[in-house]
Amino acid sequence: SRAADTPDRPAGELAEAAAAVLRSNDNGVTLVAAPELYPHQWSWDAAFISVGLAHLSVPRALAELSFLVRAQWRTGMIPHIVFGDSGDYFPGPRRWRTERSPNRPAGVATSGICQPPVHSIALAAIGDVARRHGATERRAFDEFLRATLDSWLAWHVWLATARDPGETGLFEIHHGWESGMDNSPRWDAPYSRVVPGPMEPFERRDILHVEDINERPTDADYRRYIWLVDQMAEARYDDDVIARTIDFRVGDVFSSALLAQASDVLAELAEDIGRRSAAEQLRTIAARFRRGVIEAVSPETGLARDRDRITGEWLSTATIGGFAPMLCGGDDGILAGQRAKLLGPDWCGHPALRYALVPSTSPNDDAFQPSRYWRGPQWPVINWLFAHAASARGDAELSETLREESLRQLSDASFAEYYHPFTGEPLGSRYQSWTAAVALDWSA
Ligand code: 9YW
Repeated sequence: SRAADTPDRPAGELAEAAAAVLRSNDNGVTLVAAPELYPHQWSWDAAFISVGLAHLSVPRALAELSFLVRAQWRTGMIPHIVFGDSGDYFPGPRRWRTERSPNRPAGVATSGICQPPVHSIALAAIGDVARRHGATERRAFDEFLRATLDSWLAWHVWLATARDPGETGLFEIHHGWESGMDNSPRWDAPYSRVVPGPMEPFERRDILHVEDINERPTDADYRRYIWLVDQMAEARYDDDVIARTIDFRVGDVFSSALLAQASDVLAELAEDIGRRSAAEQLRTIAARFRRGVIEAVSPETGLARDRDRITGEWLSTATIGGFAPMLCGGDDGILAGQRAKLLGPDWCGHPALRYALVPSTSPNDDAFQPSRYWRGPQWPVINWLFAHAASARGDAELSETLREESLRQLSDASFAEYYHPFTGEPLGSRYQSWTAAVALDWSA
């Protein structure tokens, strides 16, 4: 493996290398998520990327978020992909067929689903950087906040209503892609019930851009992914119709925790600019989803669970989804138990790990596959989320541990999409924008 013989790089050098990746992935309008594999803007990537960009220029970071907001749907949904002109990516606009929806944004092509709502968490982090950078950047930030607060609010309100009409405290996703963790074992049971019928043929492009196709989801997975896209296009992206007809309906505990965390953070930002009633509305959303996440914790394992809404069953594979409470808090006892578990032998403390970082699936779970995408590898952005939440909670020790280990992992400057948990080998795409962004944030 490459990582084994790569010496640790000083933080300054790593920050420079990360900044160079961000600059070279900038196509003049937006940053592509990755140079070859993902040649467009992805929603949650853009949030992490903007945190990295803030260290280079706060206005540039805000421009990245503006580009995303411009693609917001009339319903309030922030779409998971904003398509640029170029791009060898499947499924592209032709397969998504979002022009069938009256709610799509004007003048920009997007996908028709969403991704985790991390944007306000990023926004607040950019605000912290702006404050340190002085009056001009601070003013740019305040202006942006005033101009976009209603957009972020509408995004959270859409998730809380269209995706959780029953006020359960877990919002529903209609595609594994909406979770950001495409082929995570979290979705194995619900996907096993998605049985594609006859469909228009398609050709995958993702497998042309990685060294080893075993690092990517399988063909059988992809047929299901596209089947669901076709179902949504068939429903003309009408939220009510989709909720009644789609073959995949799951309450996503990890994204619900992010919604709770992001709503609290956005409430504070709203208060800063005197938007009291918006702040109140956001706190109500935060409280509902925090409760939903805590209620999803299994009394046996102490891990939070997703819930299949079609069968009603709890989904309890041991994945990072289980640690959702560590993002949004809500119960000190549960949190203390989760912290110990996270550092214990099933997770960061597993003796075979090269770096003591959270793997996407526990190496001790049957579903674990060390080099396949969301089924085992370590993802730097996920570790950033846990580190960031720990720091916000005042747990500097955990936050620092994750930061230091991540910097060691990232010191080969390949900025891979994900890493082999046992060998430390970089996997998937290289020069991935969000990986460079968190590396920069950690080392700046
Ligand atoms: C795909 C861009 C995206 C991430 C997702 C990740 C992957 C796209 O890449 O999905 O085609 O598989 O799963 O979280 O936003 O980096």
